[in-house]
Amino acid sequence: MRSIFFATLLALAPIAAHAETFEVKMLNGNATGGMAFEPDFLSLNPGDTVKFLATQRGHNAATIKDFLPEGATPFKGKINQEIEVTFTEEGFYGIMCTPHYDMGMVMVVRVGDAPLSEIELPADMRPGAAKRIGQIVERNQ
Ligand SMILES: [Cu+2]
Repeated sequence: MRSIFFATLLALAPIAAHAETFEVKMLNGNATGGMAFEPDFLSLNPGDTVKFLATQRGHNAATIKDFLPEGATPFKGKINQEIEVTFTEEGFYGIMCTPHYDMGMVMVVRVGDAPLSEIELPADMRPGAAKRIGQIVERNQ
């Protein structure tokens, strides 16, 4: 019994060791102009973590309603607060800055390796946000 237990632990260990942490800055302006997450696209493995840094003031990071994989837990950071989120469910997560959502301060997190063409935007997504998501998809396909 004991040997089976340790064999299982060994089999799982490499997966845990591969979990990575990525940093995303929340900025008042980046190279493309306007308020932005930088980077605005990340491709993760399940179990990876993203640290959203309050690099400049006035921003937060939150999931966009109806734009996350089934079974994933929504999150909402406070303004000027650094938050750390571990992504476990495979699929696409739309992340927004709540006060600047209309202005297109959004990003896409992909967990797993589904092609970006499979992204489904919520039907009621604001135009500014939808436009920026479209640009992100185009740039990273
Ligand atoms: Cu913002």
